[in-house]
Amino acid sequence: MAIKTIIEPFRIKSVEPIRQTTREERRRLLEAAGYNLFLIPSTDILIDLLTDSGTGAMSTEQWAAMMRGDESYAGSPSFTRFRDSVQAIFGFKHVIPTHQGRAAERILFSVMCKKGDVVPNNTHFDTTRANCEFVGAEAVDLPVPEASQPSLVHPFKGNMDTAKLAQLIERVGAKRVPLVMLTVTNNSGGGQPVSMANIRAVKEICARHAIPLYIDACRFAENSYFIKQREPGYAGKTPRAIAQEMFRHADGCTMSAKKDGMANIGGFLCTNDDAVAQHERDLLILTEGFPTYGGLAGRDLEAIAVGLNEALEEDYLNYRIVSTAYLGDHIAKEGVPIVQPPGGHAIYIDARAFLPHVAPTEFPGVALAGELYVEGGIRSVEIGTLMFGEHATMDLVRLAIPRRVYTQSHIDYVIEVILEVWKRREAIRGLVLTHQAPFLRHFTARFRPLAMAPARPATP
Ligand code: P61
Repeated sequence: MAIKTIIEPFRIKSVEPIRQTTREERRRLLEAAGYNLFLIPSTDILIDLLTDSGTGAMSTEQWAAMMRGDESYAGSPSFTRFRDSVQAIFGFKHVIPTHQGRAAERILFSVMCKKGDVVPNNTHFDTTRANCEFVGAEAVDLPVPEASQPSLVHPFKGNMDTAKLAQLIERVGAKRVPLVMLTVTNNSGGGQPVSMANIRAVKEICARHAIPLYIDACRFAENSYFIKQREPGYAGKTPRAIAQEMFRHADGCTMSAKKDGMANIGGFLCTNDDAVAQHERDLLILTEGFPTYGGLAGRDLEAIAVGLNEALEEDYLNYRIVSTAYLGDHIAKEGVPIVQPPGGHAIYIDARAFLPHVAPTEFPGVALAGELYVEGGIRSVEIGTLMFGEHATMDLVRLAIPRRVYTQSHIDYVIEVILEVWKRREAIRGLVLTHQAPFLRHFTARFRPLAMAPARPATP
């Protein structure tokens, strides 16, 4: 009989100690941080699931490549290796390095959009929305209706609603839509994939109106693997061939190499349009750097050149997707409400369903994230009322899994901690916001616990 256990497809050469704290210490730390996990030092965190961005472990091949990094200001061979590696997968004519994803977004929107324009996306990530709105354009989210029902299982909940896209273009006119974007996988919507059929359908609509299609490619390898597993006709193709096909439908992309680039920093912007590329490089020089390094060291370009290929390895992707689902399936089996099916890079707990007695105005996601920290030193992030204010339609707690960092026993520990909190959920109280910044308030907000309901006097 074939062996069924899926193992981590690597062994560990360098280790980083993590520190246990006591429950009393964590209570004190949480209170001192105003119940905001962003404000707790990482040395006081045991398992850090705040983000999968820039937090992955690099391979021996990546470290070796970094030693080859050529730090020449112009014309570095490290750039040539980076560009060749990107082009072999993404296929675009122009490859512009940036220090991270949001820098690519800023340059793209500055060049392509102006006040009054409309940019449709399956769901804009917060930095994408912010950069789009910064140039005066309107960021419009067009997810399929299935995406807003956390417990509903659907293979491609990251898809864009193509009927709504066609209507939107009809309503505002193609002239006001300088580009359409697709985020793969859809981060704000639960790490859910976009199907090849949807990419094709979106491209057809764009082509009819001569609107370019851009892909926010952060988690392109995970999206390719979901297509291989779930979409008819793709089971026999490699993730690499699927990624190449995805990008053939697009006119360009933005990328944060901190995700499926397997690097700790970096990003890039691609396009097939010569005139657009020229403008983008001009802007790049102004704030990021010369076009052969774009804000990155030569060694960073080398790490990304290798990392992009490692992210597409089938053993790695199988381990990645299966181990994320392992966490989701084990807590869901015990009744914990999560966004279904499990995402590629993260599990999203539905905090409104977990804490039905805590109103959205009392920040159930922030309260739950705080309790996971007190119970077991786990750091997660709220994606809900704190992050999106009145626009929030869900209150989620995201447990993002850094790449190649934690083993199965770490995840077993996380499962146990979540289930302990689940058992005592009725005693968890909501929070009152005591401080907030004028924008991106989730980073620095502070809270205090809601007062307990006054105890009823024993005798009248
Ligand atoms: C994350 F709390 N994501 O998921 P940059 N597009 C997409 C992303 O997921 C993304 C970027 C563009 C992060 C980091 C993060 O308020 C926050 O390289 C789909 O981070 O600039 C980043 O790429 C931007 C977490 C970003 C946050 C902003 O955890």
